[in-house]
Amino acid sequence: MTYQIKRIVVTGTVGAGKTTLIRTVSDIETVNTDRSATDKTKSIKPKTTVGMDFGRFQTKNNLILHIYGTPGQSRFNFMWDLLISKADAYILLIPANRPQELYRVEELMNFINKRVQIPMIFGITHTDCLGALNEAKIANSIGYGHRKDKPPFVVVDPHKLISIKNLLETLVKESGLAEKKVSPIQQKKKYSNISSNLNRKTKRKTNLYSVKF
Ligand SMILES: Nc1nc2c(ncn2[C@@H]2O[C@H](COP(=O)(O)OP(=O)(O)OP(=O)(O)O)[C@@H](O)[C@H]2O)c(=O)[nH]1
Ligand SMILES: [Mg+2]
Repeated sequence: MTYQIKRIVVTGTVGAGKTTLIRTVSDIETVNTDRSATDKTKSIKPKTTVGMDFGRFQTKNNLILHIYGTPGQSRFNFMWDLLISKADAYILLIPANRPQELYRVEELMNFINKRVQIPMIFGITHTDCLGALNEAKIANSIGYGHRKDKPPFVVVDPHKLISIKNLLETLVKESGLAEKKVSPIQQKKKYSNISSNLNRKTKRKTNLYSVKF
């Protein structure tokens, strides 16, 4: 049996439910970098992710998903950069009960779209909370109301495995992740990129040494 590994990034604003989702769905013990919040995040939750979350989930079509969670705070956006650059697809979680933060969702999307063009899906969380907007209102607010290229908006409860499985299945189906295999050409390109990066690093080192000696 052959398995394909795909990298999925779960991103979203502070407290959207990224860490909870990965903890619930992972079939291995997760990596977690939550630390005590020190700034205004403290009013939302006592702890926040400062590095990344990591979990793993095997789908029924033999995909092994490596799931990476980003921090929500923009001061850690170097982690967004690092994680998204290697992702095959991403999930953007939006807490439905905090409409005042929807502009931050757009900022996050702009940040990502400037760097990569990969399949994505919206996961709407906190729909059980007071003041939660429905999916249509959220889609309108972030400019996807009438767009033909509107990605799927899926309600998800990060505490419930069945709900997350539904989200992941939609992502895999809509993005064609299960079918996508790396072609020999792409692979060659991938490796030549790695080797040119290595060369760049080596060059940098060489320069350093040449200064030193
Ligand atoms: N009621 C409700 N609570 C939720 C939902 N999703 C997440 N939570 C709660 O929201 C809080 C924050 O969840 P986290 O998973 O830590 O959020 P996060 O996105 O990782 O946050 P940062 O790492 O700080 O960006 C936790 O107490 C969760 O239990 C939801 O759909 N409904
Ligand atoms: Mg977190």
